Amino acid sequence: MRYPGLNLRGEVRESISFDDDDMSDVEDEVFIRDGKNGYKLAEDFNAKRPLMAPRRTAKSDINARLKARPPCRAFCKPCCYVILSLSILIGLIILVVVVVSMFPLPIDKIRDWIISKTPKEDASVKLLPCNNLRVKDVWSISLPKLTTDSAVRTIDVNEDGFEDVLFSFGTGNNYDVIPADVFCPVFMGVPPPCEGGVIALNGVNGEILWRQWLNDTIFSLQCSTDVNGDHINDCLAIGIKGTIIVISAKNGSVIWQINSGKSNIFVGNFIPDQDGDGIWDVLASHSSLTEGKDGHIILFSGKSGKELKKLDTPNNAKTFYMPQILKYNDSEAFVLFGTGSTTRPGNMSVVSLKNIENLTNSSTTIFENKHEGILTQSVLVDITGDEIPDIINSMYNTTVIAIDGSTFKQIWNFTVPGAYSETNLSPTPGYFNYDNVTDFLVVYQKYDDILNYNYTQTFIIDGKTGRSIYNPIAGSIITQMSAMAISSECHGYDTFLKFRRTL
Ligand SMILES: [Ca+2]
Ligand SMILES: [Ca+2]
Ligand SMILES: [Ca+2]
Ligand SMILES: [Ca+2]
Repeated sequence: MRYPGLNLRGEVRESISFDDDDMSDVEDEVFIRDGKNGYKLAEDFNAKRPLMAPRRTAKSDINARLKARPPCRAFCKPCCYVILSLSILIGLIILVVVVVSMFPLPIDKIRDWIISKTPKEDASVKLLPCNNLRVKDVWSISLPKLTTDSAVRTIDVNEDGFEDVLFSFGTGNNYDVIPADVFCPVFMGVPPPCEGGVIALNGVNGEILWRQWLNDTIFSLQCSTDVNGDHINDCLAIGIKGTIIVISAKNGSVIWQINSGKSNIFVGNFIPDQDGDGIWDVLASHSSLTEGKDGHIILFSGKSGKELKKLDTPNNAKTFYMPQILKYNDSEAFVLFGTGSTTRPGNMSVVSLKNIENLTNSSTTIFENKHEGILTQSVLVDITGDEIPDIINSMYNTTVIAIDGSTFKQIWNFTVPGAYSETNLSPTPGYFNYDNVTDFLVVYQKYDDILNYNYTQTFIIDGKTGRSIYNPIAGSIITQMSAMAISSECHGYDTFLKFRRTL
């Protein structure tokens, strides 16, 4: 191949094209120098020594000198990696889709597991409180001239299949003013005694089934065991003048009675049989108002009223707390009791029922109040989930506490905010938010210095955290009765009935 007319001035000019096709016809040709005739192909001159190497072998030098484009091969390697990666990714996606379609259950379980780990608060948003309750009287009955501070108990005393209503009452402190043999026939229309009593109303229509008049104002009524063997639970009634009475709930007849006088204060309840006669017995706290320090825990025979044990409280502190049984199982139980008064400090303590003989030395203090005593009953319900009842108490002064029933350590406490407040009402248990832990309504009363009157604040305490669920519900003047709870199916639907007097 010739390059006519070219004046290369002794320098070989290479084509700037490096395409293989362009160079195919000269690929193996070499140039030789002819000083006179310019450049000729080697074979034309039968040259023996090539003047330059074949182009292909000199390509790298030429590339470097002319800065030509990189070859396509330079892009090949990364492109291969990208394509390979995409292929693997697509393959994995296809594999997951196939696995999910073939085995959906495990994936569902994983999904459920993930969802279950997330808070369920959103679900609770769907729950709305009932705010339009309609109250309709089933029946109502008026019982003039009677007063009551008693809890209401329900037992089917006439065995018609419907629970009947029992409560205790008083008629005022009229015995101190007018003799009973005058007061009773004149004002109450009955022969003495008539200072108080217990009454049973038919649950179906409110009619009086029986009324038992007694010689004391009865403030406490407990009806949790059958004492006389008629298969109907009977009632322990306690009066303000040292009176303890067990009466048959079937007809109101007195089974046994103790009148110890108004210098003695008792509060008590039935506990499982302690003397082996098969009948539950009565465990009561006792304080004498005539002595400076004179507190006891007394065990009475449930069958006869006989005093079985009389035990000094630790430090002989006065006690106005109804002893409670903290039962773990059939063989293990503790007695929970409190000491102190509204003006004297006191403790909440436990003692094993088996060791109650050594009450003073064997009891363990689980809460100490250095200012006031422990007066109100505790609610015993498991809030920790270990199936052992825990102890929830609204202390006389400003504080609600929860104590673990197995370790006797404090779980939480709640302090009523603001100014001094006090209560003599036990907490009312119920399910009031969205978990399965029992919550508590507590009522505390305050004194308004400006308007010069007492008023109440009602709190709903979350049993799980000890925090107030709502802002306190403002009340009216003081009530002496704890609230009641209406139990509903499903958690969060229980209703508290709170009693209050209106001005
Ligand atoms: Ca009935
Ligand atoms: Ca009975
Ligand atoms: Ca007994
Ligand atoms: Ca517990």
